[in-house]
Amino acid sequence: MSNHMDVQKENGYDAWLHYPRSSHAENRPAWCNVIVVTGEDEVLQTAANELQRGLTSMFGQQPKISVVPVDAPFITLVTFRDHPLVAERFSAEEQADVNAEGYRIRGTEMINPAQSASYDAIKGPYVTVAGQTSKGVLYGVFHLLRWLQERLDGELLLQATSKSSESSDGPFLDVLSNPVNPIRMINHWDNMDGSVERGYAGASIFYENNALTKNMDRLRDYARLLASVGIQSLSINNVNVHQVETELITDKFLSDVARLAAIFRAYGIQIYLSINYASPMQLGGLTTADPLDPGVAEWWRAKAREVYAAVPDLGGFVVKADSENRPGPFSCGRHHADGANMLADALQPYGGRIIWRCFVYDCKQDWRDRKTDRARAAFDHFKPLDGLFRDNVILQIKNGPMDFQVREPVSPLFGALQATQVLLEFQITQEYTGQQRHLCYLVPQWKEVLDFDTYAQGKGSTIKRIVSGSLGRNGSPASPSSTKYTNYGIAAVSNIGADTNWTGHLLAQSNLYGYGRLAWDPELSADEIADEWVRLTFGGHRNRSHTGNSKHLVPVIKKMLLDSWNIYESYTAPLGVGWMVSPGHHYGPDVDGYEYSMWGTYHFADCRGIGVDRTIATGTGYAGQYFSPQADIYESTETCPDELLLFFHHVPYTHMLHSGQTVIQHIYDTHFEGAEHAANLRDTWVSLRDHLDEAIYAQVLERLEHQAEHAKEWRDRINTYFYRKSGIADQKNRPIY
Ligand code: GCW
Repeated sequence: MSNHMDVQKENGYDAWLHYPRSSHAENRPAWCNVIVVTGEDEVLQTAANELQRGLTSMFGQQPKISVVPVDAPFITLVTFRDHPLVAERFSAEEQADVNAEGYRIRGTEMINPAQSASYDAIKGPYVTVAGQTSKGVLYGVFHLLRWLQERLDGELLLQATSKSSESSDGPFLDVLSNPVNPIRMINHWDNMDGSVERGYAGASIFYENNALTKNMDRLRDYARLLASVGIQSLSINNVNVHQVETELITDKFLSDVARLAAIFRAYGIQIYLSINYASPMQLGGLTTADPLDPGVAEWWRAKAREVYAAVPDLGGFVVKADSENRPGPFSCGRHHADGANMLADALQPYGGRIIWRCFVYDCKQDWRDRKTDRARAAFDHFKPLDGLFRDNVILQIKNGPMDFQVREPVSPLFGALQATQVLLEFQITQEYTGQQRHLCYLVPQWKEVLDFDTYAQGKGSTIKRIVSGSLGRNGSPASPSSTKYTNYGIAAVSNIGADTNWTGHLLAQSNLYGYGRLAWDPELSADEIADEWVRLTFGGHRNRSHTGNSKHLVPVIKKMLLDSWNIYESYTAPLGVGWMVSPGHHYGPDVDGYEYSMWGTYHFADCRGIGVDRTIATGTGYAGQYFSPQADIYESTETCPDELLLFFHHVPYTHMLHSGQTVIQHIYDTHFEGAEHAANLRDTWVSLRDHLDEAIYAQVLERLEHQAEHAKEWRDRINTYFYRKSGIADQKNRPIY
């Protein structure tokens, strides 16, 4: 079996791009022999190389890359502009349907030679991957590779692609795909000493010992992974910009930044830098960073000139200001539009953007003060500034009002901003969702966020429409084409590091993959994405079923992924209340860990009840930041969904949920069941043993075993805590301590 030749020590490094050798390689479609590339562009060359690499790996034969049409079946990679026969292949309308980063793929038999002035010698099928830009072509190539792999894995080797022209009518392959979100970004929280804030997969792949890494191959491989799922923006240093990283915008490091930019540029990815708002003082020796001070503005203008001379296509700056002890305009008595706009003006001549984070709250509050509500903060700070930002400013808003908990409502700020461009921020790294030691496939959570209806402009004002820029704001369409910028989209905090398999937990690769796919197309379901990922990841020599395909594994691993978020939720903090984690590192249960701290994250449990009253009537008023009917739904315990009850209400333990269970019994039940389900995840994996590559099996098993044990710790701590507080026994008399 040809499979055998590929068997190597599997370590997960190739992730979903491992392109297993097909056991039906002899059925290779004829058009996989030659790749014809029209155009010089660097990204187009990347596309050709990626295609060549993928096809070689799958079929064991290297296709030729040619710059001129050949007289045999082939795949051609082109931008519409450069295609000699583009009108024959795609009508003007068909071309116009493709957006700046989208693509069309069409595979047909060579049509009537008479129509085909320069390709008239060709017989048999050919496939075109085309876009407005070479980036579109690159994404199309990855689509084509996925498409081929799925078919090979499923043993459906395309009869259609090798059939004779007589029997062919219409294309055997016809795809149009456009990214829905113009910005599809990953944020790194990497520090130059090599550490990664909230990183759970080893050290930084970007830096070591306060210098750029020497391992450029690793960065290139990362660029491949990102481009393969459509990521095109990347911020390369932590938003908490410390001493050394402040100097990334100086000549000490700019040539390194330029080298990084070049690696990612070849894959169509634009890089961004996180900057220190106080740079004029720290680097420039000024006495202030006041955005309205002409000297400060001039300092930034000169800095921008210098930075863009080194990296002409830098995406721009990411800014965390006045947040968790970072400097910002507040210290000079200015507001955030003053700060953001001053920087935006400095970058404007170069087409640069300012991505300004809205994670601004009082992290030194008094736990005795029950009126101050951290959940309100982003709205309270930024809603009054709506409409005041420059065209090249984008506000980046975390999905929830608190901080990436396993369950939170959607931030009301998205609906509230009617005249400001926004980026939605997700967290792929599992800070509060098991730190890549627990399995937690986050796509279902992200789907709920994207599908949430803000009602900002009536029914259908969903988050996905707001963040893609497709919901008309302020009465006029927010069409990016009306401005110079296309400043909407999604960003997410990376979950990768120097661990060989990138994400520590191999199954956590699904979150990186899923994020990219969802940012491209929010209509994909969590199930479809899981399906793709499992097939791509577990095809070929990574499984040991006699067929070499992933048939046995797909439904089982997919179900593990799809259940995992709810499982994690069920044995951790209940009913949307959040936190209950060990302070600082945020791993493991500590119910009162943050209860008497300054961070604004409380559950207020006493002997009678639990939860945070965020109602308008008697609480902090947070519920009033939503439009009706969401505000009314959250305001009343009658209508508030169970899973968010304790986020919005303080209720007695005996409060009856919609589920028909009391709050206290719900806590006991979910925690007992959750720990059982965690153990089942491990057992399910064990049942797959004979089908899986040994090394991959062992890697994941080690994590799942830990999870099953740790889930018990969560269960017992939470159950015991609430039993002791409430004095109410478990109806089913299970062990509580
Ligand atoms: O969730 C908190 C994290 C911090 C992080 C901060 C932020 C980068 O605990 O580590 O800092 O959010 O998003 O800025």
